Amino acid sequence: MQESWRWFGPGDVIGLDAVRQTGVAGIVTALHHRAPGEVWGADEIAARRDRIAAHGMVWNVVESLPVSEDIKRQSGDWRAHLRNWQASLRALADCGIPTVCYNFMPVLDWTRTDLAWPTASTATAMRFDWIDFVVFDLFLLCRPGATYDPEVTEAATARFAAMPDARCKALIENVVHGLPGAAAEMTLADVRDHLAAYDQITEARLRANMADFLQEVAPVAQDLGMRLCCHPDDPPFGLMGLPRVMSTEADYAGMLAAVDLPANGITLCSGSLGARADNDLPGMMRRLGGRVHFIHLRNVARQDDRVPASFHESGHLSGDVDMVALIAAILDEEARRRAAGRPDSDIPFRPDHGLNMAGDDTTRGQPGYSLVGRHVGLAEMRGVIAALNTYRAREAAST
Ligand SMILES: [Mn+2]
Repeated sequence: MQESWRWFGPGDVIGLDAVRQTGVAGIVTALHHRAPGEVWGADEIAARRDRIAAHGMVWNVVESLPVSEDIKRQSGDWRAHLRNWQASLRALADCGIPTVCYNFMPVLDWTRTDLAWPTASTATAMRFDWIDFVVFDLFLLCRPGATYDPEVTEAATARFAAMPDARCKALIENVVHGLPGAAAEMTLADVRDHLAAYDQITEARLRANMADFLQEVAPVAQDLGMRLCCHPDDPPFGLMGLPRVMSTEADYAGMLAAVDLPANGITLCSGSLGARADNDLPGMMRRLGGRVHFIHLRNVARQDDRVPASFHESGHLSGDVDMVALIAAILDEEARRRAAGRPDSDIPFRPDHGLNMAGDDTTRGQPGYSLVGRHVGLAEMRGVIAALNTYRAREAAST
């Protein structure tokens, strides 16, 4: 497992000098200043790659090469955006960067109702509270046509009645934070406009559009010797009437079958997928592992087993995902790849989010992307990997 770290580029408050001290080999980054639909130039990619190399690390995964809303809807300039996406792949291949993560979530990139929810230790975590989210949708966004089960509406109505203005304001800011682009500047009217642009896009239509996208880009990636990997929806269920098509094992199995090329693969994010009790992460790794090109390790504590459920991000070993079983399944997949002579037997992974703890507040970085909290998560994963590898080597030697 190739240890990696997400770095948001030269503007990241956690610099490469600090990242290097975590001991990771790989840097996961993107040209974040490039808008979805734009081409990434080889010169700019090479400059970024060389800056990382000067700190003793390798840019091993792009996260993300954004898929424009026009591509997802097949509207406007989507054909030009598609050509640009392919051109960016060629430029990345020219610069020796093999793996490209993307997602196919409409409008919302990720969604939380709290960005600094205090856990029992007083370290803070990101949280998604289903009832708070329904409050946002029904009473703050006032989305036309929004409907929920009667008991959910009742719970949200009661909560909104008791909700202080300051909390309402914070809730709006926290939810809108997940919007791409100039998120902080977006008004609720802008959000309603974004949602309205998906009025005619059913789940079936989005799935078909994604298959069309993959048919255009996966063969290009395959020819270039690259690997594409789709990140799951976060959270993995529908929000605000938007279609979601990458939330379950069945979604992934269908996506892999739609374009059956090794280059068409998966970003297995245990935190995003783990927010559903019916997603069996170790089982998904065993069944779909041959096409897993990138892994995010993160854990969540779910309030209950319903879908949707409220959840918060937990310590990497303390949530509802069986992280030890998942890592065991990853190591098994790597062993299979080595036995088969595959060149990609060292799968890149990164600690996804971490708790905000022990001074992380002072860094004021991206929510979830703390230095201490993520490093703790990485260290825990390292311990699990070392223990499993050592134990298995001893078992093998004694038989
Ligand atoms: Mn993730």
